[in-house]
Amino acid sequence: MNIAADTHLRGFLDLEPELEDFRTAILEGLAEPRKATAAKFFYDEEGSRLFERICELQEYYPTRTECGILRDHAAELRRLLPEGATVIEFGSGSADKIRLFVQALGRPQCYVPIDISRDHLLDNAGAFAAENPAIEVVAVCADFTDPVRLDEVVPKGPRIGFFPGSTIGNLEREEAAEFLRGARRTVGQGGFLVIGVDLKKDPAILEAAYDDAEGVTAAFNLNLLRRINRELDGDFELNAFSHRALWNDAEGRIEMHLVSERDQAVAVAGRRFDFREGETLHTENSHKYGLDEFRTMAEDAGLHARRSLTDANDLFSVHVLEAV
Ligand code: AVI
Repeated sequence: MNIAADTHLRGFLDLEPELEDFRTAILEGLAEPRKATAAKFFYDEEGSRLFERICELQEYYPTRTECGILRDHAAELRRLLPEGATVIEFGSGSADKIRLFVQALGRPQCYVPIDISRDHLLDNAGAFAAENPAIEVVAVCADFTDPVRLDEVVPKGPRIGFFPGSTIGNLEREEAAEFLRGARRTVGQGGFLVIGVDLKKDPAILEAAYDDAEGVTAAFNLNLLRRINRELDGDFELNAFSHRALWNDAEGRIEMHLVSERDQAVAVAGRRFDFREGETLHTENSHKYGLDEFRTMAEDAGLHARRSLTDANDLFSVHVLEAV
């Protein structure tokens, strides 16, 4: 555990996963009969930058819709949530939502962004700390699904977990339930979790959101191959794979795949993997939830839904959950 001082940050806890984790996970995933990788591996520096561009796309409604909900319901959020709290943001990708959330709350005592992408985390946390000198900022570089012990680095007092963006949708349903149980432990009894969850809707809207006309999502998906080539000595030919997004109704999720354009062999870390034409590498699941479906999962994890906020078109939800 390494806590380094920084000019703006109160602390930096560096638990960045080793390269070995990435290597092992990718090699295992490529060896499966149905080749698959975990969505968390998209976020190298370029992947984080592409994701920020996705959030600005016309087709990708979640970001602006969630921001609208946070803005429209700011007064209610303030009423429901404790003052002077420590806000712990799980997977703090984009900086905009935390600013809206902090505005809604008034002035939390401390802000703890947790993110796997080290440079991106330090840039965003540093900028937030410089803008908000009265709020203590402790950046944590870690996989947000891993338990992190915060007791030594954050002040005592109420805790609010903040998990926007429907990132919970990228977890399998059982993993999502496990995350909720872990978040409940992190905030402690009487603490809160404010969580953004994308809602089920017309598949045409969903498929467009994950296959935009400009091709930014395609570039985001393909960037995973570039990362494997660079970090794991791979030789994926990027133009021999194409992006596909499809709605899987039985599983209630959007799936992203990279489709092999032809029969080909690829080397990664000295191992060879064969792809048939049309075979896919399954790179992401983005689960969508009904309001009741999500509230039931939260209740089962010991989190009571005090309020579920939605936009006028029922595209997206923000749940205020209390640890009971
Ligand atoms: C980060 N996560 C919630 C995004 C999503 O919508 O599942 C990632 C993403 N993948 C493609 N577009 C956006």
